[in-house]
Amino acid sequence: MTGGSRFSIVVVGDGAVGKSAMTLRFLRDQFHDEYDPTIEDSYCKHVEVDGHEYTLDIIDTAGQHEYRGHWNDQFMRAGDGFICAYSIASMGSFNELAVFRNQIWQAKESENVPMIVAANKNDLADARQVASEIGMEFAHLSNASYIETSAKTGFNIHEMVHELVREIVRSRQREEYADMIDHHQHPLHQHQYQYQQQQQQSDKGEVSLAMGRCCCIIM
Ligand SMILES: Nc1nc2c(ncn2[C@@H]2O[C@H](COP(=O)(O)OP(=O)(O)OP(=O)(O)O)[C@@H](O)[C@H]2O)c(=O)[nH]1
Ligand SMILES: [Mg+2]
Repeated sequence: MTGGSRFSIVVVGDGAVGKSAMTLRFLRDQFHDEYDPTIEDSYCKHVEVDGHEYTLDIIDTAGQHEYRGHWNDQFMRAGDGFICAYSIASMGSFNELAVFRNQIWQAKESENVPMIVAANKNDLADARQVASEIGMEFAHLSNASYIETSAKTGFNIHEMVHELVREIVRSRQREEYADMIDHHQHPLHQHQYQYQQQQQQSDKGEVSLAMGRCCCIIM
């Protein structure tokens, strides 16, 4: 596999929600019971999603407050897509998620960022503190997708990463489309432009009305 497009994926969330376990499950299909707080780790993996190849740089960040200072805005600015993880067995970790999301929005200067809200430890159904509906609502308000995962069983771990890759691709396509419109490259826009030029030559008084009509069609 040669690699294709290269995307940087940043995994954020409170301490002990399972960010490293999810990363390890995705990279090596392994799971460890012991907890070793992360300072910061990064990995690279080639994947195929919907028949296309991608190289993913995965940044596994620190959730524990004492280590959070070690990573900063840089990761968030450089990230193409984000996994915001909490544990369904910890309401505290869910409440903390807005802090991470807001940091991402601030760093990216946008509230439309490719993002997955991952409700991890879905195997701990008996210990659930955060109802699925609450997680979904948060994801909806964050312009993100919602997925329940378990690093322990492997449930939805690959799907989570694949969906994030799709979101990044869709976001790039939207940006390219917007650029095309901006630069009068879209066929509809070119047609509109030519039409306006003709109108300008024949009747200056009609031009603004023609533009208005055409813009409505474009929107
Ligand atoms: N039952 C269960 N335990 C999990 C799951 N994911 C992680 N754990 C356990 O939760 C603990 C914390 O997991 P980590 O992956 O180290 O958590 P983290 O989010 O990386 O924590 P920090 O690096 O401190 O931010 C470990 O003991 C894991 O074995 C899961 O899906 N289910
Ligand atoms: Mg970790």
